Amino acid sequence: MTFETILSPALLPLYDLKGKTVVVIDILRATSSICVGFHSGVSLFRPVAHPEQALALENAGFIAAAERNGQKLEGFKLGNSPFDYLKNDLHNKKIAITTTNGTRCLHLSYEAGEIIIGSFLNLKAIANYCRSKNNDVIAFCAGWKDKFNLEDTLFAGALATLLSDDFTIECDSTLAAIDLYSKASDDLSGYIKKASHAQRFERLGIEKDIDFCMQQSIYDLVPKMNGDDLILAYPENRAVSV
Ligand code: 3SL
Repeated sequence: MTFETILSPALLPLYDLKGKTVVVIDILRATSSICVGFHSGVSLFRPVAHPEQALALENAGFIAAAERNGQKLEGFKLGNSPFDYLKNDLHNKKIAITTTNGTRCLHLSYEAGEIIIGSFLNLKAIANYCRSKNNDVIAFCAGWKDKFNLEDTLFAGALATLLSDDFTIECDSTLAAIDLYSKASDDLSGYIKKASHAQRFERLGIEKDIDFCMQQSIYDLVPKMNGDDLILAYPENRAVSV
């Protein structure tokens, strides 16, 4: 089994996703917030490309969530902060969500064998899931508007480090991600403060989201694309059929 890393969506055409397990990564904050939502009992997320699509789905019983450039869009009940999803009233709710980079990467991965959602919050669950699948893995970093970012690469390095005994790693971007993670792993939150997106958060006054998203393995769950929707692949008893 091989492990590869796509460091930005702009590099996607260089990779063959067919049949592989693709882990979509948008640490700040889409994939982290989706994990929080499932932890809070959300039954499914429907990632959509445009805010209007999310709003239209309110008629079908969805809650609409939208973020652009780090901010919740006006008129939407939810944005993309993990704290928006740490709520009891989301139990059994369906959420239609659109974000700047994260939901776009879910759609870009359509050729994959399967698409799962990675964040530091569910790091060990993702590693266990990948081990159990006996399949090639691609860590797909959402980056920021097609540019490389530190936080998604750090996660790719953390995942590859956990899987290094089980997977063949000959991909230079994965080797670089592993080296980056080993440099930062003692103080992930501290390290990530220098990242451009962390500075964007500082300007927006939402730095507390960073510390939240850098917590490791606090949720034992794996969200996965099933048709148009994200549902829980693990634990199985929480999965819903759509
Ligand atoms: O790009 C995305 O999908 C978002 O996660 C960006 S933000 O964290 O909401 O700014």
